[in-house]
Amino acid sequence: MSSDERHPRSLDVARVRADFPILERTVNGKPLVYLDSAATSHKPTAVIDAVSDFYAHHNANAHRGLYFLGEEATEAFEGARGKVARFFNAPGPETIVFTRGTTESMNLVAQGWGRKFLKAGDEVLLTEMEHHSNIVPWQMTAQVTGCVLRYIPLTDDGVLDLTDLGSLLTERTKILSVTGMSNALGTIPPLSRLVEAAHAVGAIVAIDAAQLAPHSRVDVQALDCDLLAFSGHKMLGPTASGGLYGKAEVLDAMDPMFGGGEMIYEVYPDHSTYKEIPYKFEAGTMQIAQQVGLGAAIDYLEGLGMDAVRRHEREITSYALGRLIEAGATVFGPADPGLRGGAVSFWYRDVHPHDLATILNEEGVAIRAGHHCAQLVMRRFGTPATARASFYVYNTLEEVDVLVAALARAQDIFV
Ligand code: 7TS
Repeated sequence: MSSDERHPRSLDVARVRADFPILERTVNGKPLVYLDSAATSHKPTAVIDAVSDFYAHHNANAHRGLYFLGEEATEAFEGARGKVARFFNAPGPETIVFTRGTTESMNLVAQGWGRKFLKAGDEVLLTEMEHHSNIVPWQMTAQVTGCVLRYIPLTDDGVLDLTDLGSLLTERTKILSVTGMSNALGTIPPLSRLVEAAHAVGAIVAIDAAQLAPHSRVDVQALDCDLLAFSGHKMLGPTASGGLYGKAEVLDAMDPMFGGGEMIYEVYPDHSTYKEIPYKFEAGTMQIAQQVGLGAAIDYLEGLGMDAVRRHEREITSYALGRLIEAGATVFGPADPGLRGGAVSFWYRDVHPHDLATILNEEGVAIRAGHHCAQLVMRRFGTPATARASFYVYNTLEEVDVLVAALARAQDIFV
C-alpha cells in the first residue's frame, strides 16, 4: 500500500490553479473555463520554467558534446527518462523510448514490431473505441504484410463487449492493441483481464495510454503489458514529449522506424549496426527541452499524488454526468464513474455539437466538438459528432456549473 493510499489526500484545486498561469486568461470578460484537457492539458509554471531554464542555461545537443553544456543537456535528458521510468514503474530507463507522443509510438509499434513479425493471415486485435492513431498505423501495416485487423465491439453502454472474446482472441492473434481510456467515451477497459487473455493465446499487448496515464497510476510491471504509449502534452508536459515503454526483449526484437544519426554504432556502404535500446529508436536530434519539461510534469504530478489525481477526476466526472443528464443531455459511454475517466461526450438536445461549442465559447467555456479522431465510435452510435467536456487537476465543480448554465443559453438560441 502506498503512503498515498494510507493517507488519502484530496487535491487542493485552488492551489493547483495558482500554478497554471493560462487560467488567468479571460474570454469576453469572462473567466476561461477550459474543459478540453483530453486534447491537451495546460502546463504548470514548474514545467514552463524547466523548459525555459534548459534553453537559458543548459542548451546543447544531447549525447554528442564533450564539453560541459553537452554533458548537462545529456544529463537533463536522461534524467527525464529516469523519471518517466519511475512514474510507470518500468524496470529500467532503457525500456523507455522517447517519441513525440502516442501517435509516433503507435506507428513505431505497427512498423517496428508489426512489419517485422506479422505475416499474411496473422491477426491484430483492436477495439471499436480506438483513436485513429491506434487504427491507421495498423491498416498501413496490414497493406504491407497481409495481416488481418479485427475489432472487439462495444455495447450500447459504450463498454467493450467481451462475450465473444474467445472467438476474437485466438492463436491467430499476434497482438492486442487497446486503449487504456477512450477519448470519445471515457471508457476504461478491464486491462489486466485483457492482458491475461492475450498472453494465454501467445499474443503480446500494446496499450495506448494517451488518456489513461494523465489520470491514473499505471504500473507496467503489475499490468504486465508488453508495450505502452503515452503523450507528455496530455499530462502537463510540453507538446512533442512522450514515449513508448516496452519490455526489454520486445524492444530488442523490434526494428527502428527512423534511421539516421545517433542510432547507429557503425555505418558501411551497404548496411549499419544499431545501438542498444532505447537509442536504436532515437535517430537525429531529439525533443530534448520537451522531455526535460515532461520530467518536471512528472515531478508535479507525483507531488499531487496520482491517487489524488484519479480521485479528483472521478469526483468531477460523477458530478458532471449527473448535472448534464439532469439538464437534458444525452451522454455517451458508461454511466458508472468507476468504469470511466473524465472525457464526457454528449449531445445537448438537438443543438449540433459545433453550434454548441461556438455558443459555449462566447461564455468562456472551451469544449471540443467533432468526431474526436474516433470515427468508429461515432459510427457505432450513429452520430457524426459529439460535444465533449474533459477535466483535469485544475478543474472545479463550479466550472461544471458554468458549463451547464451555458448549455441553457445555447438552448435559447437554437432550440
Ligand atoms: N490515443 C488517444 C486515446 C488519444 O486520445 C489521442 C489524442 C491519441 C492517441 C493521440 O495522441 P497524440 O498526443 O499523439 O496526438 N486525443 C485527442 C483528443 O481527444 N483530442 O485531441 C487529441
